[in-house]
Amino acid sequence: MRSGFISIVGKPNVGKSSLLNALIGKHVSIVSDKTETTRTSIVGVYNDPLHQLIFTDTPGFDKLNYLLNKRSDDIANSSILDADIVLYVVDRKYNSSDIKYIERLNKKIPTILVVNKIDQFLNENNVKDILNSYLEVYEFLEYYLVSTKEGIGISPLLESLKAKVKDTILYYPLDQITNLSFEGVISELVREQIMLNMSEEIPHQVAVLVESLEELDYGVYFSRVNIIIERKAHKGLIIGKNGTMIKKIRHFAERNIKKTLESDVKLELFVKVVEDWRSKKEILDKLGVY
Ligand SMILES: Nc1nc2c(ncn2[C@@H]2O[C@H](COP(=O)(O)OP(=O)(O)O)[C@@H](O)[C@H]2O)c(=O)[nH]1
Ligand SMILES: [Mg+2]
Repeated sequence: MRSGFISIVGKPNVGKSSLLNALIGKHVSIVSDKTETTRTSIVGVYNDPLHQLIFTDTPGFDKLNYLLNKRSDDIANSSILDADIVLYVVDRKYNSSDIKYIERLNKKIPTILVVNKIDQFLNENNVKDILNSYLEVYEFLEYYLVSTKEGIGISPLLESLKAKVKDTILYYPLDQITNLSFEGVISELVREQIMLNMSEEIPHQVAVLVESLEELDYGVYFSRVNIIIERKAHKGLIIGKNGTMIKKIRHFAERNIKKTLESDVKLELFVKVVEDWRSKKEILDKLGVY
C-alpha cells in the first residue's frame, strides 16, 4: 500500500475542480464557468487495492476584498506546502497573470504541469506552444496533456502519481471519498446549481447551509437547506417565475447528490436574506472557510 497527498493548483477557471472529479471518478468539487467557485479546500480520495491518493482542490482568488476571499487565498497557499506532489493546471499559453501563481510553487516539491482542455485546441502546434511557454519558465518534473471533459489523458496521469507516492499509511477509510461531510456535499452541490443557473453577479453572493438532515428510511434522507443571499432583490431571481428556477436547482442538485452520495436526498430549499454575510465570521465558520 502506498499513499500520498497531491495538491491541485492554478489560476481560476482552468479546470482544477473538474480534474479532481475526473481523477477520483466522482463529483465532489463544484465546477462552473464562473471564477472563484471553490471556496475552501475540497479533498477527493482515490483508492485502489494498492494505492490511496489524496487530492486537494484549492480555491483560486484574484481579489481579496472580502474576508471570504482572503481566507480562501490562505488555504490555497498552505495547501502547496502540505503536498507531496503538486499539479499545476493551465488551459492557455503562459502570460503575466501566471507569474504570481508560479512564484508560489515550491522547488522542493515535485510539480507536474497539466495542460487541460486540449479538446479545445485546434491543432498540435497550438498545444506545443502552450506547453513550451510553461516549460521555459519553470522546471516541471513532467507534463501531461488532458481533457477532463473528454476524459483524455487522465489515466496516464493517475498512473504516474501512483508510482510516485511513498507513504504507507491509509489516511482515509476506504469508504470516505471526500473531506466534506454528508451535509457538506449537499450544500456544495446545491450551490453548484445556483452557480450554473444564475448570472455572474448573484452566485458570489450566495451561501448554502444545511439546516437539518433526517434519515427517513435506509438510504433515503430529507434535508432542509437555506440559500443565503445578500440582497432582497435576488430572491425573486433564485425562486423564478412560479418557482421554476428553484425547482430546477432542486431537481439537478438532488440528481447529483444521489450520484455522489449513493443516497436519495429529498431537498427542501429556502431562500433567506442576510446582509453582508461574506464579512460575517459566524457564517464563514459554519461554511467551514477558516
Ligand atoms: N472544453 C473544456 N472545458 C473544460 C474542461 N475542463 C473544465 N472545463 C470547463 O472550465 C470551466 C472551469 O472549470 P472548473 O473545474 O470549475 O475550474 P476551476 O476554477 O479551476 O476549479 C467549467 O466551465 C468547465 O466545464 C475541458 O477539459 N475542456
Ligand atoms: Mg474550482
